[in-house]
Amino acid sequence: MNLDASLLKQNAACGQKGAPVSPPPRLLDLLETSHHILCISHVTPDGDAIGSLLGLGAILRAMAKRPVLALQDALTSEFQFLPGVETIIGPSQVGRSYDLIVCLDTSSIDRIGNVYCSDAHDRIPLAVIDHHITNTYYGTENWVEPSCAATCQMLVAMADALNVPLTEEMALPLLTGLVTDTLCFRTANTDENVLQVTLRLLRAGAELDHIVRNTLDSRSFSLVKLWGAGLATVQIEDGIVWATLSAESRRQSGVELHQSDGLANFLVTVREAEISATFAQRFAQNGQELIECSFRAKPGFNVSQVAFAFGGGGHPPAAGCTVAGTLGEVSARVVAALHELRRQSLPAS
Ligand SMILES: [Mn+2]
Repeated sequence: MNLDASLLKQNAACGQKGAPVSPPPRLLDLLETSHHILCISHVTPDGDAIGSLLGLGAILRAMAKRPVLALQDALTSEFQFLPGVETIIGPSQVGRSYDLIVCLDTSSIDRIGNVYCSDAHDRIPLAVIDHHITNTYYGTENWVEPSCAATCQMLVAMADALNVPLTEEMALPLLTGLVTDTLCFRTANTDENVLQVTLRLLRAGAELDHIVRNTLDSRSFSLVKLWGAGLATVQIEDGIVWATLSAESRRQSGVELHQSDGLANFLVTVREAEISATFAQRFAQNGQELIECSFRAKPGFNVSQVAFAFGGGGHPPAAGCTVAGTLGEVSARVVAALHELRRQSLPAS
């Protein structure tokens, strides 16, 4: 497999670690001169997608704008503790006339779902604000900061540049995105700037323990049962540990697909492994078998390269993709690519 060389270059081009970032002036102009603004993020939204959406909504309202927040998928129960989630609309309620569309935390246009409709929206400026290293620059204005641990971190810098003081209404969702994307400040990209931004969000009124208890430290019994089924399949070979989740075990558990991501986080804690993967089987409406792949890696191994090669995306330590095929065939092919990545990344001896 040919790993994308441009990603390696992007890696090298990352901003200086811990250095504050600043939004491009053209993005600030777009925000300042627009009034009715559609704010969107990716399908199967995580804490950073929802947090950045609610945080941007609060920032825009503080600027006397009229933001509309929209997501393709309904929120899972864990995010119901965030005030304002009830204002987020679904694709059928999204209108056609806005001055500006802002898309948050989304590396490629196919991850937005139906809240962005190219027929209705292609004349409206599209501003992309994202921290994924695999971002494809699909907007009319793209602000991409792979050095940031979360899109929410970028929005704090944006509020500063717009002279909008941080309020509790902004701080709670923005800190939620930072906490969930860094697994509570445990990922390798948790640097000085992340901690400085966090301190400011705490001072603005966000409560860290409240966020952690409602997100990372909260899971349903059904999910634990599903992990049990996944852990029964776990295998390790040359530093790669992986598990599979059949559509049947998922159906029995009643757990939504994207809620099973935590298993890959757990597996990468295996001492003998550098890279973890989970393969979750599902069937599309037309009956096609699809495998949702999640990867995690210890520092020094960039799993976003493998995700990108299979049509997905993500970050060096955490990435994913969806591959058509059977559970056995896809997991074998992807594990082979992870072995190749691991061999290329190990220091020459
Ligand atoms: Mn994110």
